[in-house]
Amino acid sequence: MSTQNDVKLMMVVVGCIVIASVNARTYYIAPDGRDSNNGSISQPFATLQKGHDVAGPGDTVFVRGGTYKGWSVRITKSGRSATERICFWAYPGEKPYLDCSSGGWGISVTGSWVHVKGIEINQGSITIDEAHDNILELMDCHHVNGIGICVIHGTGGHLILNCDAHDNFDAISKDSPGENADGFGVHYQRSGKPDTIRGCRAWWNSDDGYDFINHEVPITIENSWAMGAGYIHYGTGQAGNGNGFKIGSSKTGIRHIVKNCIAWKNRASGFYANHSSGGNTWYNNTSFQNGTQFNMLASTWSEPNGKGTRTDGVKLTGDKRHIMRNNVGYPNKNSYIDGYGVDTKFNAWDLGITPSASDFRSITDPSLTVTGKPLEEVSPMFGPRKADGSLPDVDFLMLAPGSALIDKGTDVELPFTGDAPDLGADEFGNVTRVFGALSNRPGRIAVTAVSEMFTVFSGYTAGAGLVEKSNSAKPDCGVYSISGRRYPSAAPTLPSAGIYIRR
Ligand SMILES: [Ca+2]
Ligand SMILES: [Ca+2]
Ligand SMILES: [Ca+2]
Repeated sequence: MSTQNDVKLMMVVVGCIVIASVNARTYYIAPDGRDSNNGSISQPFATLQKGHDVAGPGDTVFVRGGTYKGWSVRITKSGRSATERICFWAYPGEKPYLDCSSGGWGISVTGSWVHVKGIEINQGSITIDEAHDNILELMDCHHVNGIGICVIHGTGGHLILNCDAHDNFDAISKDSPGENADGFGVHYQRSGKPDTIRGCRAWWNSDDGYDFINHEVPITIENSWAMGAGYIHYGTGQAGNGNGFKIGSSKTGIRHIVKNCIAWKNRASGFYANHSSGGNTWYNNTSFQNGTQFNMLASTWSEPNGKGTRTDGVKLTGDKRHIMRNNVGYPNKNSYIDGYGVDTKFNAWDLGITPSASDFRSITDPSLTVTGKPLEEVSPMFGPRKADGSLPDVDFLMLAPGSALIDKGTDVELPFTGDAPDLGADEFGNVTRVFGALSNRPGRIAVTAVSEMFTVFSGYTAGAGLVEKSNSAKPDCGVYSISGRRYPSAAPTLPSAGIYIRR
């Protein structure tokens, strides 16, 4: 092709991009709207289904604050890419509340490149099925007769960011009551991209907080909390299995990553491998007052892919071993670690450290003692999130000055201060446990305003404006990876998803 044609082609391509962004449309949904309206901010639609039906790639459907009743929304359309999603977002600063107590089941997503954000659903769930590359952000699903937030089948690449799922209890269940209502469930994916769960909270779910059973693609779950699994009716009763993080049961031996997570007061295990035939990687987690803190139960099957007879309590070997570093169990009470082939080093139990109250700024939170009322009304752990959607700043299980857990860990390429990483989910010092919120515009990377770190999510590239340029006041202002590698300050693209420190 001639140079002239190249230029023409380039002009056409650029023209398409400009047209696409100029033509991105915005629609509005409001409790007093009507689906016969035109969807403008002054003439909003009434239902999210109507917003979906008119929207296309690159469009945004804003849902105004207030109460909506009985939606069963099917999001079947797809965006085009990470920069041309279809966005269904709470209007900035407002809180849409979808009440399914007298009908409706919530939101079903079967489209891809979709971003749903900021909707609270009472007695309804949000489910992604047979899709890929979606974002669920700041969703709050509770009092569901089943799983609160669920991802099944499809080819992955989803991000579940800063979501809450709580008080879910399947009183009417195909198994015994309570056996299937997890806070977050990710299941049945056989191939494709990994999913990421970050900044999420699960509490008072009758079965488990997070459950990856029957899932054969690695998931990274980080900076998330689980409490009160296996309890119902605000902690006044018991049901279900009761694991905080149920990170299995791979039959093909895939490896999930669990890091910087906290589990407390779960009836069974805080962290549980659930029969996986391949080990997970467990870095810097804190497990407090669960039935068992860490349970690495592994199983194998007599035939491939989980068929035949199951053998429990097997010893995993080689690259199938669980890898555990910098974790804290308080009190130290684990299962299937010693003698089961777990690669365990620099955890509190390996170092002979017995955690005690004085190691933490606080070991009391109302979630440990209060029952019979919604925890979000009384517990700092489940109170309001920060403005960017990240987890609230709390004292509970954060390290106290002089803690015996400070600087006792080993470098696993997570951010740390001082001489070495600390044990547990918190790092004492200036590194804020921030893993970012997405910016308000699709396609931009997340920058945390409150820390010196920022996160580049998979599928996003760093815009030039987000990398500080050196100037006379800051002559060496660049971007560094956690391991200290410096990238040029003008780099438009960072090498991969991950956490980087801006210095
Ligand atoms: Ca169960
Ligand atoms: Ca479960
Ligand atoms: Ca440290």
